[in-house]
Amino acid sequence: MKLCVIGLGYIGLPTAIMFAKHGVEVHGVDINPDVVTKLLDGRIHIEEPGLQEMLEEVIQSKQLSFGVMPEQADAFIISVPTPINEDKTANVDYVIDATNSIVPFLKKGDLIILESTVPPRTIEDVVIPILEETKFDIGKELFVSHSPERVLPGQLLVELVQNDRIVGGINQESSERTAELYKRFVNGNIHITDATTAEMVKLMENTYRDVNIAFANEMAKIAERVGFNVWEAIDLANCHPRVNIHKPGPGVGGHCIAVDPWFIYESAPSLANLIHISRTTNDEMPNFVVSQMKQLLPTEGKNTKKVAVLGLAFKGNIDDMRESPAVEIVHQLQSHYDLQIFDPHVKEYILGKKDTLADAIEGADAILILTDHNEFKQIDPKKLTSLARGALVFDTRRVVNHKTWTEAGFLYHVLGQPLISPANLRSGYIEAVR
Ligand code: SAJ
Repeated sequence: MKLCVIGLGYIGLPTAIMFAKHGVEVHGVDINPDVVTKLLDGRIHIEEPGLQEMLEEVIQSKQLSFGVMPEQADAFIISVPTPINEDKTANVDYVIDATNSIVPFLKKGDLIILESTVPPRTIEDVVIPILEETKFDIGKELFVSHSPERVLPGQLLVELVQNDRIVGGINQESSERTAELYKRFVNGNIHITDATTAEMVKLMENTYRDVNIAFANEMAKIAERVGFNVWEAIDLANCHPRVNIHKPGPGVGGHCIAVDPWFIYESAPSLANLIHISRTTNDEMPNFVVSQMKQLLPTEGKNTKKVAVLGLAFKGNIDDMRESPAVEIVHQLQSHYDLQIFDPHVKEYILGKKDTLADAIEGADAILILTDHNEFKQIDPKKLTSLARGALVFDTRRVVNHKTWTEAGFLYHVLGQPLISPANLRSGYIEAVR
């Protein structure tokens, strides 16, 4: 059995390495020659726990080769990106290019699997027409399926093996051949369906999460207006056995949940109302955070006050800033405050980014927490009081402990609790915060 994997990013590379580890001869292909050179040198180009070690292990066994061109094989896995266009439609050009690239290498009996996240009907309307150019009888001489990736970065090697897998073939034989291949390392259940359903399953999972988070974000805004703490309310509601409300926050980032709902939307815009309003609700959260920050710390002139911003990554404990709401918030706040930014994971240079937490806090009038990194949960607020100029902390993700920060003398405000409520006015909270 020989496998050719097209696209060696966050999904393709671990998949190629995993198959090689399980006795399949694998040829990995990437159009970027730098990626191929690095891999041929035995070094991975992405950050993922355990992957470097696994690559070194399989390189020894000579089961794995890399190149910029595909080779003949018995099965092909396409795992290339599907970016989003300015108008929020999916860009499937890489899927088209990857499919075209394997056409000259296909032979009778080959299996083609698309793993990229794609809009519904991509297999039927985009991939199959390209494969038909081969003159092979599709479904009898060439077998085709969609098996979407659903693994969480940071836990790829565990989730690749343990998660259930969806396999959507264009016919039963395509599905069975695909399931047979993945059984080499997948311990979870393998569920067989048709190609379009498989495409939708992947999109629905991420859209469910987006809609649920939008509901939590809407509740956070209502909480501030009505006068209750949304975090406590959600915790209590989730005690019910059939309720699972996600967490509010400064917005939804990453290249999956902030993107995939649009792929459903483009397939039926007039019907996808809930999806559209949820996406918009989450996209507006950075504006909400900025307007709250301005209420909490009014500026008397441009950049007269200093704000320490903690976190740039789109979620905790990763270095990825794609679609990060924190980046949008920083961008907007820059014209109002002098920002001192700290993120222990992000390596990229950003204006105002500091190397240490202490440098970011030094002289700050307020602390704004945007990402739920573990390092922030572990901060001892007592060590910060002498560094900061002001004692206000605005926590957009309920990262730090309200009690310890208040005891250390900070005025703690979490997103989703009333800012201007009769109770706060009575207690002098607003005046104190200012
Ligand atoms: N977020 C919230 N509130 C929550 C949960 C998340 O505001 O309660 C935010 C995060 O902070 C982040 C964004 O949503 O900004 C997305 O984070 P995430 O952890 O929900 O998801 P991703 O994008 O890292 O990974 C998702 C996963 N999908 C599901 O859990 C259904 C993963 O399994 C998929 O493989 C991945 O998308 C993908 O590649 O599609």
